[in-house]
Amino acid sequence: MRTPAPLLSLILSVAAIIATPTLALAQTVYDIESRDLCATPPAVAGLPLDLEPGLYSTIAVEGVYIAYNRWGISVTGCGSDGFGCFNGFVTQHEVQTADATVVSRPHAPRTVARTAELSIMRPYRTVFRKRAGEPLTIGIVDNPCGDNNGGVSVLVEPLDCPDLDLDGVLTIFDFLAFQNAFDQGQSLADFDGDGALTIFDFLAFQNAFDAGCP
Ligand SMILES: [Ca+2]
Ligand SMILES: [Ca+2]
Ligand SMILES: [Ca+2]
Repeated sequence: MRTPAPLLSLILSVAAIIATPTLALAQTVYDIESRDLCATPPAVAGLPLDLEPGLYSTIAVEGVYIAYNRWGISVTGCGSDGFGCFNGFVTQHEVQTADATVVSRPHAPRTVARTAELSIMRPYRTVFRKRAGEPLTIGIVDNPCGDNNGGVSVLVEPLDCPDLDLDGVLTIFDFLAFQNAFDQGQSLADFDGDGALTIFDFLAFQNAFDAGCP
């Protein structure tokens, strides 16, 4: 079957957009106090993310804060290695839109640790997409927020290839992560950034995947 000319030109223009080099963006660390910059949806709390449109990763780092306890001072149920607690320290954080939708996708379930120092050894990481004209904030989504104790410092940096599971290589699992995000209607899958999820996002993902990681 021949591809209709308008469709072909649209595909080519999408490919051209994807091929356009994007400006290297600075890394930024956001220091999030776990009570003040916390909200329970539909409320939004956090710090505004001033970013160019694109794909980003987040990772908790040791900075102003190390980790926070979501349950006040309660630490219970930890394994002998100090992880897997019921209550304890986490570095979990979320990126939200103005309507409180969480748009960041964690790369693994959160780890609850006995101490802040242990918690930062398995830092929480996420990927998200910033779309043009879509204000985002980074903070903590929790219920309740008032018992939280401590904070998390989060490094946000551009993700310059579609390594959506953040393991450093492009594999079938990145495609599966893309497909999951697409199926769940997440903005992460909007690879052409037009605000809708369509077949062109599959093509744009494919182009980015083929281009590889620098
Ligand atoms: Ca809490
Ligand atoms: Ca990967
Ligand atoms: Ca799209």
